[in-house]
Amino acid sequence: MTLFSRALLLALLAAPSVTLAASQVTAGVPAKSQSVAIKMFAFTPQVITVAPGTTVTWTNADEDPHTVTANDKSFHSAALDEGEKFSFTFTRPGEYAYFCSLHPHMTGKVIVKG
Ligand SMILES: [Cu+2]
Repeated sequence: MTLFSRALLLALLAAPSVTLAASQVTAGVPAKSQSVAIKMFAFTPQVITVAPGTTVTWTNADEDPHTVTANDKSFHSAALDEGEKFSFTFTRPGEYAYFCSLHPHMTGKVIVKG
């Protein structure tokens, strides 16, 4: 195999990831994501500030089920078992207080700031 054909082969192998990266750029929407852990009956971090368009993903690390429920009901997960996730994309600036409907003393807040 010549050096040239080897380079060509490597370029072809790399092509799928290059194409994927290019299409993400073309979409013009940078992936914005934040994570919140649900652990030991608390949301951690309890308050997060994100840019509009950010997808927040909660993951339940407890053995007990929990929910992610907006005070104004703008978002509401099902009961999440251990290891289950819930995601919501925040598009409008504002403050979104939420709680766990199974344990209402568990509270958190997402602040969306442009
Ligand atoms: Cu709970």
